[in-house]
Amino acid sequence: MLTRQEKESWRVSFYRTLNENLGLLIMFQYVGMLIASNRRLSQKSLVTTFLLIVSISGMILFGGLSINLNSNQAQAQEQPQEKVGQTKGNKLWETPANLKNPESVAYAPKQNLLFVSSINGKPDQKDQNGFISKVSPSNGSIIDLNWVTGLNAPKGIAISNDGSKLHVSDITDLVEIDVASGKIISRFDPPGSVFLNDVVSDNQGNIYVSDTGANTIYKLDANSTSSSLQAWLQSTQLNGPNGLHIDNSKGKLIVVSLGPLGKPGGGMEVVDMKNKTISSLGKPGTTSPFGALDGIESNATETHYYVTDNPAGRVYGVNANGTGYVTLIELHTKGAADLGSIPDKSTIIIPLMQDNKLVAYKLAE
Ligand SMILES: [Ca+2]
Ligand SMILES: [Ca+2]
Repeated sequence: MLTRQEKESWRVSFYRTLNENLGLLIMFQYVGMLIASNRRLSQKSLVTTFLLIVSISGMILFGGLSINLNSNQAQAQEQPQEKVGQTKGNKLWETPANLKNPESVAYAPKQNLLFVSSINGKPDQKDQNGFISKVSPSNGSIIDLNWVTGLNAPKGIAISNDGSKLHVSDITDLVEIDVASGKIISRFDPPGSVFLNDVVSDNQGNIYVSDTGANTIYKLDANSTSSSLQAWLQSTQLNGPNGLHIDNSKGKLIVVSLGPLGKPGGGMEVVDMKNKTISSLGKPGTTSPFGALDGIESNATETHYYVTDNPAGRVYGVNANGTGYVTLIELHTKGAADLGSIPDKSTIIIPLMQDNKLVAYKLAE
């Protein structure tokens, strides 16, 4: 299914091609007529012919321009009425390609660091070669490549509110890491877990983990004495849940989904954290993205979300109220995974899984 923008750009390029071909066709026909009547041409009619060619070329050029202008006007009119503020991103930096299938990046304001998970191999293989790195948020230099090792295929990362712990998903386990020492403190292995993906924490310190394979969201309760990862919400409506984002002020958990395996069919769901009802954000493919969605972040004021489509290599800007979305960045590579953000600098950082690096963009707000 094509998005409105894809349809528009296809339509514009179709008209452009049609214009050019029509122009060529008219030129060829005219030259053919000239050759046919070559013998009968006097010097005077040659001058007339030359002037005719010049004016016809001018008409074709002008006609082409005006058709293109019209199609651009039509394009502007057919956009959703409410647009997101950002339309462009300027590239800031990229890391060296020393990461290994990086899946997720998280910004730690206390340490002014980026933590990056590297799957290193297949996303579901327990091969013990996955790792976590420290990267500089100012220029993308790798500070410590093998900061935490011995993981399998680490993905989503949540930093605790005091900056002292990381919670990282690792296929069927949630791993707790002490930031000061880089040591693994505990592992949580909820029964029935299949493919844990993203991890977020709310302002109370509760941890939520998506399970793409089991259509489940688990919760590690900050106030519970049992300290175990419990199934919090299970529903086919979660549609292969991948990226998670919490809007604390509205009490909402936003889920971006991967959809059925092998074909893009994921969208954005909003979970009311009090009564756990699930509703779709906007109309998928019309006012909200539709695809194999991976990561989600928000701007500082929670009015826009930034969402990646992994195989499409694209970053979308989405109105938080579900009224529209735009493509912010075309990465021209597959594997745009779970992005991170520095909201007060309007910066997003995208892991490129197949290219083994991160790339950072400044968004014009
Ligand atoms: Ca691995
Ligand atoms: Ca993910």
